[in-house]
Amino acid sequence: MSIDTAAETAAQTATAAASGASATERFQTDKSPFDAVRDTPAERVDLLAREVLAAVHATIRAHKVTYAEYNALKAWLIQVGEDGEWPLFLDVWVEHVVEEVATEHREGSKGTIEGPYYVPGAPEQGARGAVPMRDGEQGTPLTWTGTVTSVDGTPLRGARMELWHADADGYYSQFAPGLPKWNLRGCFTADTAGAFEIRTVRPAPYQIPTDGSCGRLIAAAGWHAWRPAHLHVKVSAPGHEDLTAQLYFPGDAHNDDDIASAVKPELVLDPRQNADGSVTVDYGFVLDPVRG
Ligand code: MBD
Ligand code: FE
Repeated sequence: MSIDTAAETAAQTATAAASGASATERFQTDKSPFDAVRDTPAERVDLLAREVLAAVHATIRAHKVTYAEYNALKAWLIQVGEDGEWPLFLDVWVEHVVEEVATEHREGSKGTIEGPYYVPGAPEQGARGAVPMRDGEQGTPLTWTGTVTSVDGTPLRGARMELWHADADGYYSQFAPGLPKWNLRGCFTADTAGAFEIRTVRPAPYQIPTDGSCGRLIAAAGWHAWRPAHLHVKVSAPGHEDLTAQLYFPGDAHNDDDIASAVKPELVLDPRQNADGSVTVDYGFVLDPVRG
């Protein structure tokens, strides 16, 4: 290994392969996703696999897909795995429909996709506090207040809120090099009134990695790689369904054409600009009780 290569390996560069490998590793450290479908009958696997394949076959026939295109697809699919970009690909282009179907019965707050960069176990900050951040963390200071209630209006004391978001350069801690482990990731616990107050910085618009297979598809198709600036949150309380959401800022150029199709009007904040340049937002959550 050359000195340059060694230095690069040690420092790790912010490449698609590096963040993809981290996202794949993170996904695989959770308990086996196969456990949750252990009892799925063969009839359902047969139905779903057959219908997905039939949709592929129909596309090939309708558009007379060539051997050259088939082979390019094969090479690209192999490369997605080598780049570790299956979590990114699926969460950007498929998860939003799974989330829609999974939450269509809900009466409480809207949620949206989790995406590939959630990590459980962020530091506990109580009901009021700042997310862990570096001295001089770039970005407009943001104070977010709100309450968590049940659909009948009962405040959910002790509700937990996990917040994570990218920094002003669009990087997530643990998926890009050089950031403190829990940078811009924190857990908050609502007080007796179900209230919380979180201090952080306003995240920047975010471009999914462009130098890997997902970027190659985006370039080949003439798409763009942008997501609007967003805060990720998971909210949970005993006896209630977990809510996974993202919050967006009004006027962001990509609220209407998010590459991940994850924006909903209910998730756009209404921030107030303060005299000192900081921003305050009030946004709370209504959780659905677990049914039956
Ligand atoms: C993100 O930050 C994200 O939220 C999603 C859904 C996909 C890629 C990167
Ligand atoms: Fe994100």
